[in-house]
Amino acid sequence: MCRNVGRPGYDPTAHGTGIVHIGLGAFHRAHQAAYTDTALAASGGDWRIAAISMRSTETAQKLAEQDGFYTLIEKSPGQSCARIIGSISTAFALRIQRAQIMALLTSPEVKIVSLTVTEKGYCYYTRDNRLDLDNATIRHDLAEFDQPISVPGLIVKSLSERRNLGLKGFTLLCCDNLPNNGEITRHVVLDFSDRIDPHLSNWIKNNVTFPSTMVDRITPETTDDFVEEATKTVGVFDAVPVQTEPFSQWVIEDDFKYDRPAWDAAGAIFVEDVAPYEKMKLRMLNGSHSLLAYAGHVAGIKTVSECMSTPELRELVQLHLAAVSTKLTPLAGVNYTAYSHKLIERFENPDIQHATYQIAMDGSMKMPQRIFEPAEEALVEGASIQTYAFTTAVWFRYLLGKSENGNRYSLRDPREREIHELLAGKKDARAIFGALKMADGLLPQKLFANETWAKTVIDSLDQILTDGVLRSAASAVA
Ligand code: CS2
Repeated sequence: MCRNVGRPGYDPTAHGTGIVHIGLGAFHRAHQAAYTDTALAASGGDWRIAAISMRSTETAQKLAEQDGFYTLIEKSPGQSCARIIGSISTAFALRIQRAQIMALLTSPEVKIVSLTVTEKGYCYYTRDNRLDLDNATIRHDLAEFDQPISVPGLIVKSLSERRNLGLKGFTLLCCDNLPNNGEITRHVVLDFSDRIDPHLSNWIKNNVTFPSTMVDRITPETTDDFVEEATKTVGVFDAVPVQTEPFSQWVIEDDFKYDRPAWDAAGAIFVEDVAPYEKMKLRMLNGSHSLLAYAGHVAGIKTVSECMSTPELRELVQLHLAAVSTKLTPLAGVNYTAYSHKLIERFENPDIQHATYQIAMDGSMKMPQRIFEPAEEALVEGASIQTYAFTTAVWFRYLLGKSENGNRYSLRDPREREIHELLAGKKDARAIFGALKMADGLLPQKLFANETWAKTVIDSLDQILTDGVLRSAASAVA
């Protein structure tokens, strides 16, 4: 049991709600809500968070029953540190509480709307980073603007209401792992509003800002086992505890329409340009994660820390980090070698059970910024493409939907059905490569038309199919 459970260093009821957060997953509760909790204790302000769940109802209901309070447990090897977070004032689920949510989003007190809705929540097309007009939820929302079910639809609807009510706009703060995440958010919102009313788009341009951010904290999902473990650690039952690592980072573009909490008091950094931090994190951390997720899941290895105890994969990640980091532009105050060492240590944390299958989700939305973009740059510069090609090949192997021990699994990808159809009956590396290349916008055309790239990926996949993931990884590092 944890001897000292931290408590909010302020009276939560004395602070109003100035933030609406969309996406009530564990990551938000480990990251932005924790920063806000510290900021409230340091500088006060009406900055509590009203949190919204777009799809599920369970977490919102459970959290509302606990008046927004929950336990955050930071786990370092052999040690747990628990803290009660008080920054969430209320929680609602869109499926059953639409009216309450619209009231929040049109509240004059709300100055920031933040988002952790995962890559696919933005309904964007990775080929051009614009709104995907074929997306079923976007088609629904354009037809039924008053009943939005997508994130762009809900945001534009609430901004339209604010404009009609003569209210101000807000800062829309994307906290997801997208490339130039502020710009993609801006694109999808304006692309959507352009189709509703161009005057509304103009109003949004003048009344909303879209700062980019880089967010980082490794946060596994909350499982039933963890709920039990958390209850034992703290000594009180909590239906929605969150487990995370001690490390966290938040780099934010300082472009707020109105004021903001003192997140810097909790360690957030405000900068003019987030892009180099975001590139570093997406390519080094998230790129390695995708490598381990597909290799691990196909080889039957369940967590990232178990992958790190598998010498072939550990060495491959080291090789990958070295290849990526040497190509990044130097960044003041950041030492990429030290950052790599820290990543290895974080991935190894045995107390963080971060499932490879969790990270494997939504690969079609993750691979472009994590693997394809740096691969394309490496090709142009004549640098090594080996680990990018291996990650791509092992992702293709994952897309077959059957692990090496014969277990079938769902791909958990928005393009799952189409991928299954394309790959039906395809067994050899060249046929798999050719079939996936046919999927509209799935793979960047220029990169996949490159012969060196195609050959390296096909050879790698061929070896994975013949020798298995681990032997192929071993020969990749030999
Ligand atoms: C992971 C990220 O699931 C994934 O795709 O790579 O959620 C990762 O754990 C976070 O970005 C860490 O900050």
